[in-house]
Amino acid sequence: MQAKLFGSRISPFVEKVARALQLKRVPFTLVAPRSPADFKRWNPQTRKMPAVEIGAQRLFDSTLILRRLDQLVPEPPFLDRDAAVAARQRFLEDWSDESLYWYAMALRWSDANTEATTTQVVGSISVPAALRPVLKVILRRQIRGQARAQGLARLPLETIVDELGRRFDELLVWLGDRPYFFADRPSVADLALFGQLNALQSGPTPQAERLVAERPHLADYFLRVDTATAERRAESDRPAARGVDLGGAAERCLGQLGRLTPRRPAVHSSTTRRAVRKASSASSREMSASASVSVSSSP
Ligand SMILES: N[C@@H](CCC(=O)N[C@@H](CS)C(=O)NCC(=O)O)C(=O)O
Repeated sequence: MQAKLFGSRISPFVEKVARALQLKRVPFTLVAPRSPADFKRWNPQTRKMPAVEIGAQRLFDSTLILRRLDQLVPEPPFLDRDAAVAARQRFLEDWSDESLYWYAMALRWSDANTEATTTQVVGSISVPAALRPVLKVILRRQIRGQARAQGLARLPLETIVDELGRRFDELLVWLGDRPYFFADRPSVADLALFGQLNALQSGPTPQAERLVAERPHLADYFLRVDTATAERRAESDRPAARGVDLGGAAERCLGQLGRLTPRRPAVHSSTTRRAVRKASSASSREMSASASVSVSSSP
């Protein structure tokens, strides 16, 4: 089985689906949008990314995609066999997609972070340099407008950060001593949370990075899911062994030094964060210059 994943891995929902495909070991190609019109073409129903093509089926919405994927490829299962545990996992997936996402949006488009967010998003779209200033204005108005319409983004930045820290602490109470949410193997809950935590640590929201760094148990959890859902490459494709396991996201990011992929993945320890940030910004600069990869929109 092969899949096509339409979207940019800047989006937490696209990252969630990418990790789900990797966990099921379904090979996929990422088709990056070149303009917002692509969303409409790929997914006329909601006009959002991600969309996925598996065989003749075109699927949209990360939750529905994961559900269908779980039917098509039952192992490893995305939900616990115990219905009570599965219900909690499903609820957490939904909370992550429909609530935690808006904390990220509020942080990204807060006054303090709007410039960095706009630069990240515009830098990932393949448009002529002359059009960038206009695109900046449009994006700022459009996407920031979504965040403010939802409401959380109207709160003071300190309040949003404080509330997000509380949500993280509550998550940690629920995680307890288990490796994953309510179970011993990753489920839809972990895939959804990974997407959001990854986006929250992708650059423009240093406040969220700090909140994670202050919670080593959460940082460890993120790394654990990263490793469990990392792309399984052929042995010959692997980088030379290193003394420290950086996990899939950090490892792939360091790999970007020589490869130029469109992604700025999250990093987790302060040591790797510095190294990866250097690698990522070099990579983004080259991406913008070459304009060879077009990635659009809008977490
Ligand atoms: N519930 C959807 C949410 C997808 C979503 O909000 N995607 C954003 C990117 S992070 C998007 O495509 N936004 C474009 C728009 O709203 O026009 C899912 O889980 O797939």
